[in-house]
Amino acid sequence: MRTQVAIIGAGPAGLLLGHLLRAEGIEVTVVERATAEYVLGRIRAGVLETTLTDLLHQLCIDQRLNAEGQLHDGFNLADGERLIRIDVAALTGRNVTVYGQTEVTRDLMDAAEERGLQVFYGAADVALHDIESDAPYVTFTKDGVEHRIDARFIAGCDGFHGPSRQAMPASVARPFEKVYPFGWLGILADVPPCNHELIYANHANGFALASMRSHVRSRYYIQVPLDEKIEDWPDDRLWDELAVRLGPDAAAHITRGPAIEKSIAPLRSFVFEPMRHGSLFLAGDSAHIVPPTGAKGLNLAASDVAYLTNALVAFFRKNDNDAIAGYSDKALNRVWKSERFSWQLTTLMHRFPGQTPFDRRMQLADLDYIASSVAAQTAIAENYVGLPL
Ligand code: RFL
Ligand code: PHB
Repeated sequence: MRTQVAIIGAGPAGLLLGHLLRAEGIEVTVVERATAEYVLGRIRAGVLETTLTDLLHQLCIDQRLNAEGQLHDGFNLADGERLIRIDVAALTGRNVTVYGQTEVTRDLMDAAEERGLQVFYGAADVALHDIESDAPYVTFTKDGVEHRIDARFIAGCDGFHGPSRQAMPASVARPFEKVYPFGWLGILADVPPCNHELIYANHANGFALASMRSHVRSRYYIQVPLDEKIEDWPDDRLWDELAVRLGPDAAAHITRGPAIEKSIAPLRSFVFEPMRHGSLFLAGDSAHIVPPTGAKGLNLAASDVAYLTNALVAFFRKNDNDAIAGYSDKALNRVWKSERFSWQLTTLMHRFPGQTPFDRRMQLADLDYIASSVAAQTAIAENYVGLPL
């Protein structure tokens, strides 16, 4: 089979890129290792920047987003005693949308079927070949049959563990990594949220986050040591700890309910340079990971995809090689700024092993400064809504 761009991975990055390129008349084929049901079973992001919602509006894949997405004008930082509201709308003139990654993915999948975007789910042994040439190709097997896709370019949208980044030659690879000594234990439950906006809390016991998916579905997280097991956290213990860490005001409004999903995710900052080599591009989690404090991962995948679409359209329309050559630097410029914000918010809001009383006072002084400074709040707000493309 022959196409112009072979996309590996049908997560949000791969599907969004597929739709954007197809809308520009560029032929694409998407190859995904998992089944569609498995992809939809992963509970992940919940906060969308306009970077992403603008693309969904542009594609007219926004019916459910418009009906069910919640526009949030602000969010809160908590320091164990009070809520510090960051009024992002007043400070930046913009807002964010609370709408789950699962729903974004479902909408992109449904539109793929309606519009004839070709996606092979359940593709095994996906491998990249000849990426340094102008005629790269992808091979995979599905239902025991071997397939080969010849393309002009390959877009690696296959997440942190996919084969695309591994296909970059060691001679060009520059990985940067920071692993944090804790993870997030998340719970999803069909109960009303404890607050109408998100609360990121720094408590002496550790970090907690109150988030949501809708008026009747809540998403909460607490920081836990990396060796902690889900079995150590029956629902009651988790609700008790959330009530402590989120503080008395939020605790008074927590509605408890059975977990419909519970999982532990490690926290990591990771950037891989370059994001293009030869005919292979990386986009989304295949090239970078941010810790979830700040909600940047999915949104960065969207900005990569926007830059990559522009570059590929310029190439196929005008034979513009410069756009292709400039993709990596352009994307990385925004990636590093989101990495900085996510790292800074993680450092400010979590309890680190070996943290001294001095370290804790520094965090509290920082939070107190933020509470009293419009300049500090503005810096946080403009990063939270997303830096310009
Ligand atoms: P994905 O979503 O991992 O999709 C990659 C796809 O590639 C497939 N794949 C392969 N396909 C073919 N062959 C192979 N060999 C393959 N290997 C893998 C996978 O099956 C998968 O379908 O990456 P993508 O598309 O780059 O999207 C990135 C986002 O998923 C990620 O950045 C966010 O979820 C991060 N994130 C958040 N981001 C936000 O912007 N806002 C948030 O509020 C937010 N909260 C979060 C998060 C991530 C979390 N976890 C669990 C890491 C909260 C959490 C807890
Ligand atoms: C979520 O709702 O899953 C969520 C929200 C904000 C974050 C991370 C995750 O920073």
